Amino acid sequence: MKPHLISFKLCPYVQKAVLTLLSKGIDYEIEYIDLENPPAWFRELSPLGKVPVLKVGDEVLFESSVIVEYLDEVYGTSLHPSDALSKAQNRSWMEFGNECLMNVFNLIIQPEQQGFIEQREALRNKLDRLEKRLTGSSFFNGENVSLVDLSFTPFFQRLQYINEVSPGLLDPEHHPKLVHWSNKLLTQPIVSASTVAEIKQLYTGMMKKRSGYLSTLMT
Ligand SMILES: N[C@@H](CCC(=O)N[C@@H](CS)C(=O)NCC(=O)O)C(=O)O
Repeated sequence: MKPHLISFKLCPYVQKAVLTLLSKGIDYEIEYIDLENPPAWFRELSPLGKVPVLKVGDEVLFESSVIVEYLDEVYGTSLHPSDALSKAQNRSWMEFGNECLMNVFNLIIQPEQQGFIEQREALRNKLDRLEKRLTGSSFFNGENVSLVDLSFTPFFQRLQYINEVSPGLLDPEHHPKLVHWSNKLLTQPIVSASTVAEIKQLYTGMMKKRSGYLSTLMT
């Protein structure tokens, strides 16, 4: 029975689940909904009204972190470190990655320049902290991809789009290890298949539609 993922084209949390499915070579189905006008069946199915939702037969899983951990546990070799403490630390950083995604969203929706600057500073502080945690290897735990790497990939993809509009958040001088890691993450062959092909246009379209301060910097 193929796992069935309910998605929204722009959702970075769904993308984490898709990256896990692709990375593990799991055969799956994906169904897109319009979150602005969700179908009645989705409101019934999703306890928090959010995507991703993963249907496994008649059972329903929600919350991306739970979905990702379930897929990792059930299919193939785990993408977590085997040592319990390292695994728990990786999970802590995966939560940190979820917070980074919230920062990115908050950055986009700030109506005024001052709020935008504050959010950019908050995000920069997170990036500084992450830079300190990295070792300079290709991936978070060394030369092999782990679940924590997959979890940060949607964040770096969106950061790249934002950096093109408002440069300076991620620069090689201040964040050499982050830039290296981000390049490694975004050039994984599975990344292009983890979203719809028009992700960049959709994302920049969403930034414009939100009409925040960031949209005034777009050409
Ligand atoms: N903590 C959730 C966050 C998921 C989330 O915020 N999904 C957004 C789309 S990217 C959503 O469904 N929003 C609809 C809503 O909040 O009503 C997870 O990790 O799965």
